[in-house]
Amino acid sequence: MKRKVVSVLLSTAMAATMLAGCGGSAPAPAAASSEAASEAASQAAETVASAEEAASEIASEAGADAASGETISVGFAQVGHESDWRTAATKSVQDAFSAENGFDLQFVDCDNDSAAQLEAVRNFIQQDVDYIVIDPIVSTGWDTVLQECEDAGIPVIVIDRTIDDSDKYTAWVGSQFKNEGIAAGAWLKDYAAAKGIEELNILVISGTTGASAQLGRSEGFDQYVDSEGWNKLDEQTGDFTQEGGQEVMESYCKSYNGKFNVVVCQNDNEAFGAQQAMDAAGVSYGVDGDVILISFDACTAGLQQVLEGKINADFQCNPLSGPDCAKIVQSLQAGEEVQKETFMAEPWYVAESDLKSITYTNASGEEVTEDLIPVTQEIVDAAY
Ligand code: GYE
Repeated sequence: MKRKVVSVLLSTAMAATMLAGCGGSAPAPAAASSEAASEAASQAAETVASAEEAASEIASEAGADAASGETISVGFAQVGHESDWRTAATKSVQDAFSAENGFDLQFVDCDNDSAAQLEAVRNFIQQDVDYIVIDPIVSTGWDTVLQECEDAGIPVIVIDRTIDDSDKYTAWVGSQFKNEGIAAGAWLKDYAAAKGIEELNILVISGTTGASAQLGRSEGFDQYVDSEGWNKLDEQTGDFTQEGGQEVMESYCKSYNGKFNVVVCQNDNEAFGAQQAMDAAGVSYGVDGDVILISFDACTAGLQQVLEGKINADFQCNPLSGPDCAKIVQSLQAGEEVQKETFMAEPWYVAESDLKSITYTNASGEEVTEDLIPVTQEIVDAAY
């Protein structure tokens, strides 16, 4: 049964109560790196525990809906299946919006095709679902279809990537991508200084062009390219896939043979592809190599590479937004107000323990000091 919901647009805020299930808030300052590591591992374990807690809250809320005989229908237009991150994100949403929890979830994998994603949303409108969840492939082109959702009285929850050309959605849960890019730049600056590396010749393999995750990471990192006068040789998209990363890196290895010492991949899967290409070209990377390799996401396989010293630093992006998203739907269903925006906290992982923290001006203009977490097996085991 559809219930019309008046969305209350609250100001941007860290919604502490809605962070359950969002892994790894940055750990408290640690005196020693081993302390920081065990703190991070226990926070990672807490992530799982709080996601479970959020899931059980959803289940008990669902019990009440079930008692009233109500099933909430939800259409979810997912980006695709391009990465480990995406697989974890899909599972998180499917688990939270389960039949046992009182939901009827229709899942559409849009296979990275923006036109297919708009069509999926329009199909949900035609089916008159109660709620629509969108993880927008690209950040623009949404105003018309969101107006159609509003006209149909269907609240839209956006997760992960942002919509930047319309505010006609009820709530968003996701990451601060620009901060991830800024943190990568701040880390590279301090790391190069600590190692006495004076010249940085950088190749970037970016994510899907026009995705807010790509735009934010590029914009944040480029602040340092500009302020430090680094030489960014090239930036081409690998579409957030391993094959894409490999293909771009193969061409970089030919065009910039011997001329680069930093590779920035905007997700772990691209980094795996870049590693394959560098292996084939005889280019060494990581802690003992000639090339500094930076990545984003910090999925299990990515963190394993950091542990082995094959990725120097990995900036986490948390994909477990399903429980928060389901809780938003339940709050709306109960006629409650919800936060317009919920940011997930994210830790920064490194292979070496010499640098303990980085200080930078974040995307909100505040100067922050964040710990760098040396990866341990415990952290890998607790990852998504
Ligand atoms: O980094 C990448 C995925 O939107 C944050 O999409 C997400 C990105 C993530 O394909 O692995």
